[in-house]
This record gives sequence, C-alpha cells and structure tokens, in this order.
Amino acid sequence: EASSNYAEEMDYTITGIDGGAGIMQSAEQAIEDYDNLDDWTLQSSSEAAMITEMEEAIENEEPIVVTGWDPHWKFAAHDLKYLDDPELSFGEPEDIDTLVREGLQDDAPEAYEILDNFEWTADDMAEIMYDIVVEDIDEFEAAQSWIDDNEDVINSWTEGVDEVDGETFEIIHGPWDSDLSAVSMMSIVLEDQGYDVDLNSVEANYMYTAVADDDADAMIQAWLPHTHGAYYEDVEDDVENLGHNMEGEAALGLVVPEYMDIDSIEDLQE
Ligand code: PBE
Repeated sequence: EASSNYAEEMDYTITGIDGGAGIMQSAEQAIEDYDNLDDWTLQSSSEAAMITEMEEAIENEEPIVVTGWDPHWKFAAHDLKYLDDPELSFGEPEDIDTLVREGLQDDAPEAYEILDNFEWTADDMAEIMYDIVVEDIDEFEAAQSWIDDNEDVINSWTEGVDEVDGETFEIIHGPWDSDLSAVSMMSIVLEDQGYDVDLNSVEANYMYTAVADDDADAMIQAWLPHTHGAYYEDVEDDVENLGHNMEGEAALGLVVPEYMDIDSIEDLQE
C-alpha cells in the first residue's frame, strides 16, 4: 500500500513552527490524544523553516505532515489538505479577536473606536498575505493596495472618527505571516487617521502580557477560544476584548500534501 512507509519516511516527525505558537501546544495535545502518535515527535522551528521543508517535500513528492492554519497563503500556492481531527485536539474553527489595554478608550478614543469597528474576512487577510509572501511585495505596499480596493470596508471602521495629531500607538503581534498582513493593514489605517504607529513582533505569550501590562496599546490577532486560550486566560481580567475582527474562519490542524493517501490524523502509522 502506498501509504505504508509514510511514518518511517517522515521519521515519525511532525514539522512544526516556533515553540511559543498556540498551534504547537495543540499539536502536542494531538500526540497525547491519538494513541497512534505515541512514537511521534513534534519538531519546532519557524514558519519560514516549516514552509521550506514542506516545499522541498512537495518538490520531491515525499510525505510530510506540518502544523497548518487558515487564513494562510499556502493553500493558494499548493495542493494541501487538513487531516481530520476527530478528537478536536486543534479545536473547532475559531475567531480572531482584538484586545486593547485597559484605559485605552479614555487615552485614545479614536483608535479605540476604529479597533472596535474593525472586522474583515479570511479572504481579505489571505489576499494581503499572498501578495507579501508569494508575490514578494513589501508588506505595506500589499496592505495599501488591499486598502485602496476596499474603501467601503475602511470607511465603515473610520466614519465619524476624529483625526489625531501624531500620537504614538503601539500594536504588538506574533512572528507569523498572518499577523504581519493584519498589522501592516491596521497600521496604515491608523496612520491615515494621524497616529504614529509602532509595530513590534514578539513570541505569542508576550503579546498577551504586553497588552495586560500596558506595554502595548493593542493586539489584533488573538486566536480564540482554543489556540491562544491558555495565554488569554492568564490576562483576561487585565485587558479589554473588543470582540471578533474575524468570525469563525480561523482553522488549524495537521496539514499534508493532497498526494498523500491519508485523510485523518488516525491514519498516521504507529
Ligand atoms: N498561528 C498563526 C498562531 C496564531 C496565528 C496559528 C501560527 C499560533 O499558533 O499561535
């Protein structure tokens, strides 16, 4: 059978990303939840390194299992599929929330209102991400061209909001392409409003503590309730959640190339 050597060929390894990512905790959970994964290990690296390994495997039509998520450009660039996850180790499709520091409404009511109004779709985000990574366009250029094409959407966030005069505003984000696309877009929107926006990238858990400790004004990539659930729980009382900016479209799991003839995490060999 074609699939019989997959596990050995992959050295019983799931190719992951940076250790702080929520999806890595979910993948460790999957190794616990599925008996057939007892002998498997999760390899951590970075999103870029994972993608390189995945693209090398695809080039050679070799098997590979990676930690994968949506929105993400990889599904537009390659034929990939999620493995079924009957144990829900990776949770159900989830939301992406906007979190701000306490007191922001008083200190920066204009930014607060825009962030409160902010909502978009997985397609919107994937479009910017694709331009940045696949088309190799500068992130702010890619974000600007999405903004130019979506004036109505932007107006629905900014309508009636006063301009400000060069106040600084700090957005904290994680080290992934999804975050980069979203914060590049929001930084342009806030700069157009008159803010001087700083973007800072940190490991996942520090996004949450930064907003809770007032070291950052906002984060716009809280993947909840599952992926960042543990990080969120720790700071829930010390941040303000402005609700979903994307609803029910964030999905996570183990992802393989279409040519692998398995469909479920349960099909990975012991
Ligand atoms: N991700 C992208 C992140 C959230 C956004 C799925 C890699 C994570 O796992 O924490």
